[in-house]
Amino acid sequence: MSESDECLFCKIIAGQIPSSKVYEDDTTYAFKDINPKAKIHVLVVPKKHYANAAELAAADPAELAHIVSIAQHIADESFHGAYRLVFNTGLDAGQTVFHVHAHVLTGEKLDE
Ligand code: DGP
Repeated sequence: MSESDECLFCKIIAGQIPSSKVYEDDTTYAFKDINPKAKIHVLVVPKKHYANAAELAAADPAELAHIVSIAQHIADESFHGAYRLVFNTGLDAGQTVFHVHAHVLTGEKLDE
């Protein structure tokens, strides 16, 4: 059994677990966070399984750039292009799901 067989976000991407889809293309999926920390809180993930942002950057930098452009698009549509982009990396930084995901926080003025 591969690592991705047990991965929550792989299951969401495959449609085995329901999610509230915001965006999808051939390589990337975006859905609403179940526990939003801002008026709009979207998770943007590559469909291929990588554990964290550094792994993705090393293997497929174009996909990382694509994720940033999707974040920008979400913010352009919802909050005049302003957003916070967070990649929690490692248990001690609060990463709980080890399939790389960009948190896109937008839709309202954010605390500093
Ligand atoms: P992190 O702590 O950076 O690994 O973020 C994981 C995020 O995933 C967290 O903000 C909550 C979200 N999350 C966990 N389980 C689910 C789920 O089943 N559905 C959705 N939509 N989000 C989830």
